[in-house]
Amino acid sequence: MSSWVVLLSCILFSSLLSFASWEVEARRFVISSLISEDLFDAIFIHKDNNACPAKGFYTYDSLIQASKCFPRFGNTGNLTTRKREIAAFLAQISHETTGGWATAPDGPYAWGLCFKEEVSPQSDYCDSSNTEWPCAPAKSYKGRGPIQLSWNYNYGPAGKALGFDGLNNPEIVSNNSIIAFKTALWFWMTEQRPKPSCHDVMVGKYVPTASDVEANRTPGFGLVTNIINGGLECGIPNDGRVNDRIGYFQRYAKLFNVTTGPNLDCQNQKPF
Ligand SMILES: *[C@@H]1O[C@H](CO)[C@@H](O)[C@H](O)[C@H]1NC(C)=O
Ligand SMILES: *[C@@H]1O[C@H](CO)[C@@H](O)[C@H](O)[C@H]1NC(C)=O
Ligand SMILES: CC(=O)N[C@H]1CO[C@H](CO)[C@@H](O)[C@@H]1O
Repeated sequence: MSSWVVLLSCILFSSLLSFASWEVEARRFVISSLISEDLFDAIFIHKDNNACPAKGFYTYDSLIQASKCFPRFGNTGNLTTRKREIAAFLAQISHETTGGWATAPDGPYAWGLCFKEEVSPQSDYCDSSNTEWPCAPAKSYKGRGPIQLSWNYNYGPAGKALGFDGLNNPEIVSNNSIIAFKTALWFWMTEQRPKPSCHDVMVGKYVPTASDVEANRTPGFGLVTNIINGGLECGIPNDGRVNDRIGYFQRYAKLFNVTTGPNLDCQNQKPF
């Protein structure tokens, strides 16, 4: 893909005013300097296994292309912070798409990016009370892509930011791997109040409010889990889903040669 096409597909994301500086920053940094294709392959050992419905879908190149829309991703803070953020992102998308189980070949944390979309959705994930992002008839806003983007109120704004029609064409998230990775990075980078962005938490820019302090929402990987799915997973002792996210992060941090940092868990945190 030419860099002009990459820029065009990112235009909606960056405001015109900041466009010039954004372009310069994007040219200067690409995450391939921190995650080589060999490291990507070592992380996602089984993503193209015959047993994985996403076989062949999530490529290294599509991750790198998508990341060019988000020049601050993996590019904030010192080298440890930057690698740790990428490891945390890859760990969270791995849990969201995992095909692993306790006794799986190479262990439960070698099976990230195995699924493209939710297999047995319980609903169409349409919040009909949301009038800003109204559901289109007969469309399903079930989990799709690396972060398993769900709900009309996420598909709508993600599409608007990234240049696709999230409400009328949510399926594109499981048909176009660059868009798929972009939705995951959009979710990671975008603050949705009262939640901070996952990015700000992992790079140390999160400043807890009084209610965050009261809810014990201290910075660390556990808080990122809280942002992604805390309503279902946090404030519960020894939750298996939370432990799976942590297991992925510990394995990936090791492959990146960084420590995980404190507060991996969210069992003592209240959800947002
Ligand atoms: C990297 O930055 C973090 C946060 O600012 C700091 O705590 C850490 O000591 C730094 N690490 C190195 C190796 O400089
Ligand atoms: C991590 O350290 C090992 C052993 O020193 C080295 O072979 C590997 O290339 C390093 N990986 C990264 C991503 O820096
Ligand atoms: C053309 C194409 O690949 N279409 C697929 C888009 O994604 C849906 C699932 O969300 C598939 O069912 C289609 O086959």
